[in-house]
Amino acid sequence: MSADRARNRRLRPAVAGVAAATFGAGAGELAAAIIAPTASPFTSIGGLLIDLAPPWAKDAAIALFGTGDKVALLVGVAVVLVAVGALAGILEARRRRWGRGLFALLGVFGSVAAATRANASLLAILPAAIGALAAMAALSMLLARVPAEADRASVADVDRRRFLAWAGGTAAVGVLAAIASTALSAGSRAVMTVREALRLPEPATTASVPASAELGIDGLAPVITPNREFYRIDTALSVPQVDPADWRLRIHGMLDREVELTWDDLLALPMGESVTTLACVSNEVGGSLIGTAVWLGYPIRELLARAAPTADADMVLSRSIDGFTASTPLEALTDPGREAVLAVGMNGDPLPVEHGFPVRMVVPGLYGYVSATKWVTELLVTRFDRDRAYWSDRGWSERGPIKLSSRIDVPRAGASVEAGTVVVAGVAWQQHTGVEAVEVQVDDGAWEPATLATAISADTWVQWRFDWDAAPGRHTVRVRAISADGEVQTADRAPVAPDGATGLHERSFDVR
Ligand SMILES: Nc1nc2c(c(=O)[nH]1)N[C@H]1C(S)=C(S)[C@@H](COP(=O)(O)O)O[C@H]1N2
Ligand SMILES: [Mo]
Repeated sequence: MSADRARNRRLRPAVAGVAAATFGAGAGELAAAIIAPTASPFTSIGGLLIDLAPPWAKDAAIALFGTGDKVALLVGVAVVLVAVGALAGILEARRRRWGRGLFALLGVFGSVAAATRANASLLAILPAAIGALAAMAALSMLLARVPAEADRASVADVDRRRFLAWAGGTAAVGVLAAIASTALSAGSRAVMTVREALRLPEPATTASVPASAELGIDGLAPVITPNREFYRIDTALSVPQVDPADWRLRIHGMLDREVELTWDDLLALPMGESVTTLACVSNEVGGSLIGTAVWLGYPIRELLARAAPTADADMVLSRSIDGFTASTPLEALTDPGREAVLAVGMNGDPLPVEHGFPVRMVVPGLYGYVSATKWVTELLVTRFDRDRAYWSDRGWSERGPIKLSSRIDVPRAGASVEAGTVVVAGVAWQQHTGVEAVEVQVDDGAWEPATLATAISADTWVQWRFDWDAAPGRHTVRVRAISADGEVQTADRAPVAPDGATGLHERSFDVR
């Protein structure tokens, strides 16, 4: 009985703490939705954690959760919040003010997180502060209702039920407030409506995708990746909502003339289509963080020509509305032979909001983290020895040319394969250099040539297929690409950090 009592002495305050934390979190989210929509305590704390995370943690999150990494982070923040709530309840029951002090600390942390987000307004510190005050008040209120030890069991029972009703009610109000906040911030879905109503201009120059670029093999990545299947990687916990009517691009820094462009200015320029394969530096060998789209955009070199960079500039630091930055070598953007564009369209539609609506950069040949800034609003012409980009400050290389690579898509991993002729197929890429050949090796045999589909251009991946005469038993199939420069894809394994993975993709099958 006394052990039971001791446990209850801790359990009920912990329950009170968790309920108070839930109430506070809901109040904070609701306050944010009303007064400072970009300062949701949850997403700002998550965002701060993303920015503070060391490169290995980013890799691990992407490797573990893929594009679900953000949901995983938010669930993680919620779990920590519940733990802190329980702790606050227990502390407060022991020593008045300690639990509330813990909530206050959490509030300060949330306010700092919100205030240090890019584009934060002064109001940004309020939601977390309001959430903390609400949690503190709820904690005092609930602890006052934790039943005292009663002599008669029936009295204890009534007290206990009453307490649980209060705690449950408080937590429920918090959850309702959080739900209401998502409904309110749906106002930001206005941008989605604007996007849907948008008609992009007809391209002045169109790109053609030859029919022979698509081998049409079941399970092989299509040569053009549908927007809905296109990988998404960014540091934005809540997708930036940029209304084209408010969008501006400012080009400044080491140049003769500053250039400022509105959405209407941009759309009045002749837009061209280009097909470019985008790849993430975090893509593991055999990974899926790569995709190809037909982009509609305007060459960045034309805008830079207007601005006239000074001779000693060697880098453009592009900045997103959410604070993300990328460092792109100036020469990659001014090169007349490279379609580096400010893109507004993706596969015939306006850019999807999560892919950078209304305007992003696309630069053939460079990993996304040094070139593909989404929701781009600023180009600073500068030097590598003067400015650093978001990921360069976090252990990644400041330049990121894409490495020669190839992947097996078919047969799928773990597929059961029957002896006889088996179609092996995949993709190979080295954007802006191009792929000359693809070779396949079975077990320790000789490297044999695969058949290539027509390459759309050197800026895109190319599909390949290999007809394998498979004998029963366990076999390993391996692929390597050879670039248009004659480089043979290396078998040496390198991790994704600091500048992209290397190694050969292979799959093993039990052939029956
Ligand atoms: N604003 C912003 N732009 C960004 C990023 C980001 O985190 N924020 N990530 C970059 C990275 S690392 C990659 S690989 C590409 C991915 O583009 P996608 O999500 O459209 O596939 O966007 C780039 N542009
Ligand atoms: Mo990336």
